[in-house]
Amino acid sequence: MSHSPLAVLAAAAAIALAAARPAHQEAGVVHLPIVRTPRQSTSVAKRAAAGTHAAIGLGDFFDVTYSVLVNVGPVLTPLVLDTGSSDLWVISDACTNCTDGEVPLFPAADLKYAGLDVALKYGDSSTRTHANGPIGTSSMGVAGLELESQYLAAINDTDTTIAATGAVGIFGLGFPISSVVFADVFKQRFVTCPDCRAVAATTAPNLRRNHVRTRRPFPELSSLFAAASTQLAARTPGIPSLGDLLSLVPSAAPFMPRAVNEKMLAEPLIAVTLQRETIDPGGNVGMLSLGGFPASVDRDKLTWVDVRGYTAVQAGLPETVQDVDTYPLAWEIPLDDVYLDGKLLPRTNLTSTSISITALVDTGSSLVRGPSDVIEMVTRLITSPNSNMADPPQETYDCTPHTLAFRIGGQLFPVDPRDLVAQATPDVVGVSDADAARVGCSLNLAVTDTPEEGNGFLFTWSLGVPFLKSVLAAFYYGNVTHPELDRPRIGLLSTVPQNADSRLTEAISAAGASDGNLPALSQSAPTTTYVPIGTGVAGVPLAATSIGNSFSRPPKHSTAGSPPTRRIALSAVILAMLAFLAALFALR
Ligand SMILES: *[C@@H]1O[C@H](CO)[C@@H](O)[C@H](O)[C@H]1NC(C)=O
Ligand SMILES: *[C@@H]1O[C@H](CO)[C@@H](O)[C@H](O)[C@H]1NC(C)=O
Ligand SMILES: *[C@@H]1O[C@H](CO)[C@@H](O)[C@H](O)[C@H]1NC(C)=O
Ligand SMILES: CC(=O)N[C@H]1CO[C@H](CO)[C@@H](O)[C@@H]1O
Repeated sequence: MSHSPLAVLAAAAAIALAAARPAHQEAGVVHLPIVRTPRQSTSVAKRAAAGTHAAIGLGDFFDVTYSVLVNVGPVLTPLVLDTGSSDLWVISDACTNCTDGEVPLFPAADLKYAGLDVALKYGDSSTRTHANGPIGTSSMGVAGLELESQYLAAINDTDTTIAATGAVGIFGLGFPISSVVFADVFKQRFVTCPDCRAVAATTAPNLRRNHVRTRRPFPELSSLFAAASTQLAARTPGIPSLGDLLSLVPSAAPFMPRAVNEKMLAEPLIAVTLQRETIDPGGNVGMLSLGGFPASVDRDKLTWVDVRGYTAVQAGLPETVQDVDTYPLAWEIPLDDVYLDGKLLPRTNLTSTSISITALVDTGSSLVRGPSDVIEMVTRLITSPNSNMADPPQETYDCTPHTLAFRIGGQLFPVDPRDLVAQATPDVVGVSDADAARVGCSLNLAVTDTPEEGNGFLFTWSLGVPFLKSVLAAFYYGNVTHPELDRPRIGLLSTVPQNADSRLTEAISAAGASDGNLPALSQSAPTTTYVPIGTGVAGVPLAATSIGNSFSRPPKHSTAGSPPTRRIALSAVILAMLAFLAALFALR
């Protein structure tokens, strides 16, 4: 197989490894650092030997979004952790009236402008929101892992409500080909026409990208390659190859693929566990591990499956650019079957049988999304099994435990029953009035569009936060430029405890015995120190339960005397806000 040599590798950006923050003592609690400090070194070979393995805690906004503290230029600021997208965007201080001023903003003056601008659009035409601003480079770091000259979008105009979640941007952990910024840099370097997307619209009319509703934005590379072919054919022999595109990985890829490509990590992977702050707070510790697993994790227990590879045609690339068999576009894995309460559910009849069933594993989505026929069936079986099939199923029910499970790589991965439910109505959970109690909960499920061959991403399901609170998920990047040599894959380890059903039942009765509301908490993103509280299934570290957390908080996020965790009784207003945010993040 032929693959262009990566000439640009030589011109890789300078890289610096930052020292981890020191351990410190706070209110009598000793915080033990679990961030290992790699030795400072200058050569790539020595850096590879030093191999970073670090971990950092996660903030949690009512289990809707999870955030991580990231150094962007001179500021340390919380960004949403998002395996479902590939771009880094941060609200800059040029965005007037975009945030309430509680978290530090990236200074627009620190951006080295690259002559590119971004206009990100989320949602459909009725719920449309936008985020616009210049593209440029700045230094960036997470948990002591740092890169110079990282491309990012410095948003100076947005109407998204992301700031209301305590985060001021998105940290996309996906693959380079799906990055809007990466495609723009490719366009700038390889394509000379002034209005390539317009040119492309006439040559590649098959795309429904402008009316994407519930799916992630699909890369617009087809149009770029189409335009690049005509332009470059005129001045050079040959057209750009996938190799040309991947030659930009060292300079223009998203942060994680770039760090992996520079061999900065001990292993080319990240591992994620999400904490639970609603219904029955606790569960796994919220943590992002870079380059390895927490030491206590029994890594032999993970089930590994390969990430879906897209052919050139499936990826929307002209066939001529294909010089590897397939390339990963998203953290998307094969899904064998779906079960409800131990019973196998029928396969969806909506996805064409020629498309294998896959699921996007998405930390940036607050729900589990699936095909409308299966989602309707699950909803009916749980909320209204005796309802008339001609009517839509009821949306609310009395919160009783149910287990939705996904078979992946031959293993069952249940969603913890506590994570399948959301409080739907204030003041009625677990109350003795059966009619009132019947509207207490809804399901953390939603419908997603049916995939079509050659027309966007091919996943049929999207496994968001409810699924990810029930597992340890490892995202193995492999060889980003040569995926055929070391394929990307996802490793999963179920962490649902045996007594999850009874824990939900107890939480419901406790709510009924008090004010009819389930707990709902929000925590800001902690700094990099951690106190081990204990471990659960297969050695996965556990969260400290309820108020208090196993990570220390940055002082900015808590005012003196008040605990860092906010406990808020669910009111109708908060429920409405959560529904809105869920829609915003799921609709992207
Ligand atoms: C926002 O960025 C755009 C470029 O993306 C620039 O033209 C505009 O002047 C900026 N606005 C502010 C308020 O800085
Ligand atoms: C990926 O494979 C290429 C070709 O063998 C190799 O040169 C490169 O070092 C590999 N990258 C990583 C990060 O291992
Ligand atoms: C798909 O069609 C078959 C045959 O009509 C049916 O038995 C099955 O329930 C359908 N699947 C779903 C998810 O509705
Ligand atoms: C997000 C934010 O701070 N919005 C404010 C923008 O300005 C108007 C009017 O001054 C305020 O009402 C908003 O709260």
